[in-house]
Amino acid sequence: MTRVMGILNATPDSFSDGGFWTDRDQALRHALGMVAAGADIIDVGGESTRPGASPVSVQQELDRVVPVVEAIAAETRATISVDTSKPEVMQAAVAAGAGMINDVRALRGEGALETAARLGVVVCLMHMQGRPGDMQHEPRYANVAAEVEAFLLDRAGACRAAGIPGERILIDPGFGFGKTLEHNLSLFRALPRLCSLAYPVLVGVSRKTMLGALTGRPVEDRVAASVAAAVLAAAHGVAVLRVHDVAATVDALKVARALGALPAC
Ligand code: 7PM
Repeated sequence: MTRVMGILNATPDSFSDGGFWTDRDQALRHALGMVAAGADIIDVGGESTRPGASPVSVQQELDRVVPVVEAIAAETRATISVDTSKPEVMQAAVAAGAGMINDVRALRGEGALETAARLGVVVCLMHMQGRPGDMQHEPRYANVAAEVEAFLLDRAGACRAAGIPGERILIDPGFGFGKTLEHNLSLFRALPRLCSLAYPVLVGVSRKTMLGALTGRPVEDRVAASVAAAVLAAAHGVAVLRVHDVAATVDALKVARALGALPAC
């Protein structure tokens, strides 16, 4: 059954929430609301990966993320994921109760792979071409689906070599990370194949620019587009959907399942 990961931004400059959730109690309320709406996982992020966003220091990221993870862990049994590339933040977040590491750099940073392996938690490996600051500057591929697949299998292999068992690895094509609209559409159409590999697939398309390009709508009006894409991703076999709008996504998945568009469990 497709699981839902609710996005919790612990950044003051996140494009969707405008910094409103930076306060620990607001963040906790947001997280508990998403769990009540059916989220299985809460993804806590303290570093904005927005193109051009300024890098965040280790201490800043720790200050943003750790209190929020602690507060959520004290109140729910939902899995807490930490969206980070920094070994220090991985370690502190897991000590505070996180059970998953979501790294948009696929554990390529100094010490990240070894730290994740030692911590013994689930990891999500995401594909990105370039770095957050320059990734949308003329991304190029000969065959985007084949290159993303090869990258993800290579990183999964590196994880296994470092001692992370295959059951703890998720792969993610990284929609919008160094990709044009055409690249994103090709990747989406290739989801059935990606889902046939040895690892469960996580997809994040919620409110993204590609949906703005398809609908002409600004970020605050992309819920319907996001839900449509989430349901189709689930039908393609995706294991985890990373979304802002948990209640709408969960409703749509219930209906799609009842109508036979998704596997029963
Ligand atoms: C600005 C640009 C703000 C992009 C936020 C974003 C993914 C992720 C993000 C994803 C995984 C967003 C992104 N996207 N982690 N983190 N997969 N695993 O739209 O697609 O949330 S940040």
